[in-house]
Amino acid sequence: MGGKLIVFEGVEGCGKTSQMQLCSEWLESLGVSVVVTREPGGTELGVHLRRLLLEKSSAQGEPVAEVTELLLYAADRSQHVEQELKPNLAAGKYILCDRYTDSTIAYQGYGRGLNMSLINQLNNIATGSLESDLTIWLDVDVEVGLARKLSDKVGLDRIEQEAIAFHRRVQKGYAELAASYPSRIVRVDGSLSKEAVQELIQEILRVHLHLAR
Ligand code: Z5A
Repeated sequence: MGGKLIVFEGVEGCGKTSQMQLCSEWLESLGVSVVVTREPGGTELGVHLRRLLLEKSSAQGEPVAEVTELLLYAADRSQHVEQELKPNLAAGKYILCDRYTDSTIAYQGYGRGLNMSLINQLNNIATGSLESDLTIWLDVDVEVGLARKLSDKVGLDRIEQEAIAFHRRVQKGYAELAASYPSRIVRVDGSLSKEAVQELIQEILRVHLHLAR
């Protein structure tokens, strides 16, 4: 069986982590060898980059410039593709990846308004043009997702603290991406119960990845 790259995307609190966990257990029950990973932070170097990107401010309280942020996500991705994604795909594993290139388009492109052709170029360089086999977009209202995160009482990170208008632009980005790439990106209603969302995801994976019933 060839490896597959399955990416989970969406705004904060859309349920990616919960669904990836359930999905991993289900795939393993089918005898599929699964790797669960994420961006940023899927490699040793990436763990450091994730801390730099998401902590509320740098040690000196210096704001992270927007292009610096973009380059750090690209650096994290490049390392992740080389160290984690390519070897596991070559070994025939199913990779469940929390965020990938569409996050950069949605957050840095739609959210921050950075130049889209620069973002596409960096995504291509960082991935060597490796695309997901399937991307599950968990679609929830921005307010619902942020309320879920607030109720976790772990505090909001640097990006979660952005104004609601920022998160709405990100959401619009996902909607436009899903409309532009209908065979790669599948929308799932993330406002349903965890169990209902998981059922939908399993059905989508069965159909798209030709898994046994
Ligand atoms: N970022 C970027 O800007 N550019 C890039 O290129 C990349 C990333 C790659 C880190 O992402 C940040 O990096 C992110 C974008 C930026 N912005 N921020 N902040 P992250 O994925 O690590 O962080 P996150 O988006 O905040 O995800 P999360 O905290 O891991 O949330 P989640 O995975 O989507 O949801 P969850 O942990 O499964 O669930 C959150 C809560 O909701 C929890 O209490 C659950 O029990 C609850 N939940 C989940 N599903 C449900 C349902 N269906 N009903 C009710 N409650 C639910």
